Amino acid sequence: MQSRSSKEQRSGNTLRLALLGLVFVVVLLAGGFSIGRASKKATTTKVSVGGGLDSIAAARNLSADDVENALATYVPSGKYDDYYMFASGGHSGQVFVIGIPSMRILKTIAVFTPEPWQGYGYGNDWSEAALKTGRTMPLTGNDITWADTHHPALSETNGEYDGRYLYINDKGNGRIGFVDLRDFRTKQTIQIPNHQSTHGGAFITPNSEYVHVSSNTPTVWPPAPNAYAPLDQYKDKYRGVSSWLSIDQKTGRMDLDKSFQIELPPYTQDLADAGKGPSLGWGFVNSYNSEMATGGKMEGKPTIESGASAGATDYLHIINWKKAEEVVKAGKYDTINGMKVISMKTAVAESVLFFAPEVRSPHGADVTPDGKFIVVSGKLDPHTTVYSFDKIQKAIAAKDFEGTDPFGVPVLKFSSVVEAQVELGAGPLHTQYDDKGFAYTSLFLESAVAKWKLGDWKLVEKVPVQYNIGHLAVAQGDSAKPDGKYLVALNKWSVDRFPSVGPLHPQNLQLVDLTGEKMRVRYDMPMGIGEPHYAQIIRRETLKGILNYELGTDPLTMTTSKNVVQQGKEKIEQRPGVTEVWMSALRSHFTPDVVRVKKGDKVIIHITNVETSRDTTHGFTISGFNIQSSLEPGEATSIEFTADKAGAFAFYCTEFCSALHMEMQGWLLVEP
Ligand code: CUK
Ligand code: CUA
Repeated sequence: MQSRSSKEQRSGNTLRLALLGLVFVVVLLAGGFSIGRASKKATTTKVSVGGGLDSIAAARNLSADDVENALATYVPSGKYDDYYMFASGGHSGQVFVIGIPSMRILKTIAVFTPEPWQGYGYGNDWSEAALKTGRTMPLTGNDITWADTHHPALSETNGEYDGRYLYINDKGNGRIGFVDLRDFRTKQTIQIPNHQSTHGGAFITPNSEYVHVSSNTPTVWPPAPNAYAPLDQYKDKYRGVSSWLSIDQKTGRMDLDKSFQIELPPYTQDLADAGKGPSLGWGFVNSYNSEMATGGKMEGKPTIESGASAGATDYLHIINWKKAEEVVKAGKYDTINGMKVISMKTAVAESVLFFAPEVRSPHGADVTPDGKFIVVSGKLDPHTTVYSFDKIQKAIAAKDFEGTDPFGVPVLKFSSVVEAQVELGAGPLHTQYDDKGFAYTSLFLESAVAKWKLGDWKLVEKVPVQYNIGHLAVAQGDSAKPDGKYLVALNKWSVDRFPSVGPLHPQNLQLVDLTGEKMRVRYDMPMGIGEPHYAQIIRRETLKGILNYELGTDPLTMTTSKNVVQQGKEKIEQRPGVTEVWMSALRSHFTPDVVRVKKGDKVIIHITNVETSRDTTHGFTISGFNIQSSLEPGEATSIEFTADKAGAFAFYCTEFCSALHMEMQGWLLVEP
């Protein structure tokens, strides 16, 4: 009896708690009278939501809106976010992985920049190989150790994100990197031939056949070390380029042998997007500086800023990449620095390249999810322009041109290809879409997001953001099937939003909730690592990242390393001038833990982390050798260096892996 009644009492308590919780949730979901009232009034209104929340809200001086925002973004301990956001890392040369809606950073992925925690670029073979191909700038011969990462592109199947691969361009140095989303590690960086910059893209064709980038600033053409032409020969001697980099479907790597480029006029090619659905097989690249301004303020010429905005129009580049593929197959290309390049002349003759006028100083080129329209904004124009792909096709078929540009590229008649111009506000830049037929455009000058309706071409609503928004990203927003729900505003300025950390302020990423009738800013996330330009947001379930490597996996190839070290098979081999070590790492020791070499020896250490349970990472460093590796469970890595100074050097595990982690150490003895 005794135990039964206490049990009843317990269940009674549970019921009461559950009811209390239910009432609380209902009040919240209904927008709650107290919350509704409070949000209309100033922040002084007290929150009344029951439980301990009242006192917390009062003690922390939170308004009802604050509490609602907190609840809408809070992801409880141990629970997962609904989405991953992959944001470019800007000057950090990395990619940030951020959970949505919590806005917690889950990881940074080193791409172009050495990153010690991940042991990326600090002596291990796989990361050195990934960095090597992109590291030396051919035009200068210089070793490049930073990047200006701009536009991440998730791989797609049938126009939907498939969670396999990610690509990101380095605007500053003409490069692109490939991240394998099985292990969130960079496997390849490429210095793209004939580029000294990249901007348009990275975008992916709907079945990941190609990842596209175009140049930002044109280069002296053909590009070569010491190739020079003065700026007064800009029109004749400088060129832009559109690159279609072929993706190996099994490995995700880009294959330059199967890739091609299209020579472009020396305008500044800007943002780009791939056609889909009816526009499948086409790509769209916006451009500015059709004036070909080159600056020269001190020489009495206009700055690029004013020179590039002097004319009335720029050109949307319309590229038939399926046709370009055929042109390449037919051998109608030149080989420049190892790349197949379709000349401008051939591109025009073969109907690969067309232009459509753009309102001056355009930015953004965003294909709608159904592939029927391309939206281009004008930084200095309050309108956004909607091009109809159907009208473009009809105009091409009817040769409805208003003439050609100075390079002979046919220019379609503006009025024949434009579906609508929508007045949105000051400084429209980039557009994303949701699942309900709405478009969202960032307004840089106005510091706002404009929501407008496709088809009606009417502004619906604006929400202010803080401050100066560049890109925005909607969940699944570049795919053929956007989710809507969340939008992240990637604001360039934060001004007063965060406490001072010196004159260089963080950027401000703001989460905007799209689920209600009105857009609502829910959360401010200071980003103090670099300037994210663009981001893509993918459903969490789409990603199938591995938890551990199979024993002995070489991360570069994702196959078993020939230097895998089985436990008990560790060894040291000495040959004249070389010491080669096969080492295992297991909580909490390295085997061997003493390595003797002769001064001047080349030292090769193959280490396998033989752990099999989740999150059992070890690290490996040797004092004074600029070596650092992160050895994930199952991983096999090799490190090579020359021991050119005698001495006793400690090595140790750099990841706090166990109670005796501090003891996970050993000695490299370099004998004189
Ligand atoms: S560009 Cu940065 S705000 Cu490089 Cu995508 Cu428009
Ligand atoms: Cu292994 Cu610390």
